[in-house]
Amino acid sequence: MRIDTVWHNARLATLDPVLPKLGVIERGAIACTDGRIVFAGPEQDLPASDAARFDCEGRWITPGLIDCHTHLVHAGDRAREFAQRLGGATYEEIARAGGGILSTVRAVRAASQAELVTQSLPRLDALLAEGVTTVEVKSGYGLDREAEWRMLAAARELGRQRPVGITTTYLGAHAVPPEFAGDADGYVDWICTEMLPALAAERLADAVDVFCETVAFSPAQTSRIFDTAQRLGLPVKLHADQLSDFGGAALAARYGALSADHLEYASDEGAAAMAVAGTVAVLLPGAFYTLRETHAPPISALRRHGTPIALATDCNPGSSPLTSPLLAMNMAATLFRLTVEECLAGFTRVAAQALGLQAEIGTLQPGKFCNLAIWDIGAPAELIWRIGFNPLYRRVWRGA
Ligand code: DI6
Ligand code: FE
Repeated sequence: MRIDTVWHNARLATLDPVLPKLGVIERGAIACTDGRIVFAGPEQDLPASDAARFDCEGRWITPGLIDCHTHLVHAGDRAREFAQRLGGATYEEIARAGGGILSTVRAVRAASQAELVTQSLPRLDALLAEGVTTVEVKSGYGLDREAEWRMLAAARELGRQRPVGITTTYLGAHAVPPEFAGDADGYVDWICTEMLPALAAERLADAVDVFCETVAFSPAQTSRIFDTAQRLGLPVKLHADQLSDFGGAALAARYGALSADHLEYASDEGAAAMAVAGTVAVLLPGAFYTLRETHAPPISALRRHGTPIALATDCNPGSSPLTSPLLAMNMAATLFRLTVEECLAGFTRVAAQALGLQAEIGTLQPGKFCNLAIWDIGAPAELIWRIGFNPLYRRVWRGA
């Protein structure tokens, strides 16, 4: 067997689902050919080769982290609104005064594609510095055709400027734009007749998402968008039950969505329906923390029904200005009581499933892309236990 590169003298958390817990292999090695893993197992079983060899000196290797829900591409910031909120203003008052999501929409509409890339690169670099090798990026701050297009094209461009896998999601149904004020149904019609067919033809969006909420789009509007997306062959995802139980989890399950995300107010029935449909629950502790939410997602129902649980940063300027997967894991453990195994699976194997990429990434197994995070730690729990400390030693994307 031809082998390009070997990492040896390592402890592997393979996340192989047939192995218990993290799928740990002490004294392990990984071999890579043409960017793919060809061997991951005990070093004594490593096939002989004259490949380049990296001695990991006992460090831990996990799959490269996957941030499966972000709004990483945007322009401007909302630091002033944050300060206003600390001064007593409510989110609603700020939104009524033209702030909130629509203030970011104005900034994105005023930005060129190159400016979107320039402003987003530092956020992407912060993720990469903590071992992220795949990032999902949503649109949803442009809303009109040109600005949504620029956001999605900027996301694709980020993947050319950095060694990272980028997947794109069209979230036109994030807010009703000013030009459709008072006519959410008209905006949904326009999404279904104009935007979705054009995006599908251009292959600019890998999936379609909707913010289904009393303050955003209704279940009926969500269904229309999902019906159209599925007719065009685009997988769907949903911002579901973040602020109220709106039946979003069950709706996502009915469509066989890749994931339903947030889920603070999801019902037991919603969690059960997701498990049957194989829809991943993506929990976003950064938004829970920032909004000072107190109603935690139904973790015990998700566990009882066997709904797969993923985690993500939800990186966005309003409800989760977070670019640290390690802090997101710490928050999930501390705020939601997720275990070390759930946190790590949530940012690797299950996150891959939330993107429909479980055949390509998310575990250390032959056939998958050789995306690795090599950590200077004595045990996996250290990744989640510390706050504001980054023990990443090296990051490998597709073998390099
Ligand atoms: N849920 C959220 O928490 C964010 N979007 C969404 O669908 C809020 C985004 C923002 O405030 O800019
Ligand atoms: Fe989000």
